[in-house]
Amino acid sequence: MISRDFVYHENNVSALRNSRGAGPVNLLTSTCSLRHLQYQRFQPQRQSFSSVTETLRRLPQLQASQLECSTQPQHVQTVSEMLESTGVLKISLDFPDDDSQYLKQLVLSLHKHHGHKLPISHSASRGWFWDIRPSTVSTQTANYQARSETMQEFTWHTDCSYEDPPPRHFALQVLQPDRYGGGILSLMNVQNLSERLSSETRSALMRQEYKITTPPEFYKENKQCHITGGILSIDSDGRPVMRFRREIISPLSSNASQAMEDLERSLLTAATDPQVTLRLSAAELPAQTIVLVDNRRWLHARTDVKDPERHLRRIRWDPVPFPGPVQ
Ligand SMILES: O=C(O)CCC(=O)C(=O)O
Ligand SMILES: [Fe+2]
Repeated sequence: MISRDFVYHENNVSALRNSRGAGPVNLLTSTCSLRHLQYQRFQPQRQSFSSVTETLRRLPQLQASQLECSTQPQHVQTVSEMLESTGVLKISLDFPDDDSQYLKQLVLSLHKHHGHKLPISHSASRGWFWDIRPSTVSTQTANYQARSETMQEFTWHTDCSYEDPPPRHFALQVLQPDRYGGGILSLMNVQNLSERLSSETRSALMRQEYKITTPPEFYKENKQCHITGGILSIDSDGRPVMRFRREIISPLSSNASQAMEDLERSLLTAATDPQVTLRLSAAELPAQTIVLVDNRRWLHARTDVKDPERHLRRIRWDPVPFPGPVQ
């Protein structure tokens, strides 16, 4: 495994671009934004990794020393680059930010300078941010309790798979990690997952033969109840992308059904393969960290929550149409 260190110069994001696939890289800088950054292209490795340190090594990381980093051009550009390349990034805040000012500003900066579309509101009755924490009394939606307000496990999914267009990115800020070992977030790389599927299964998943139903708590003003489409596609850069949440998807043909079964089998094995799946426990995601995810190139899941005080804050942004059928 090649490893090298070099100094990160302002305006030299091409150093980052050129480093893709070269193994772990530490980027150092004297500015507020990049005190430490590890970068590694997510690609299959021969060894199998499982420890916390290995997971951290495979997850690109940035540090934000102060709130102002969220508007600092170099910092924002690096975030944008990382989202474009690996599609996943962890940011550690060196300051308390219970109101998510950094995250809000960062998303606004990505909008202003890097073409990201503004956040979508989470539901008819909520704004940009959504608190993920077990709730026994109030709910953030009008009449229904969303599953993120429960302690239940979430199996593999992409967010807002029922929406057209779905958000291309989401971020989770950890305010209070689960102190009892629950609520572990995992991320599964869609490219690696799709390489495990046969080409017949891939083609079937790309056909417009799946009905995706909106959960009732997320009906919006237009009350669109379902969409029909494929669950796998290829983006404009030729990379596989997915929208998925098993329990709201109905295959509309026997081929579609068969492909769904194949996919579910592959999900089970890929979930235990550390070359495909990153497992982020509280050690990797302590308080004051944020994980940013490309919602089409990574599936995510969480184990059941054990700590009633666990508290994350979520934002979803950059709604872009899910790519259509591949010719
Ligand atoms: O609680 C988590 O770690 C993730 C929650 C999630 O995936 C969601 O709310 O969509
Ligand atoms: Fe989610």
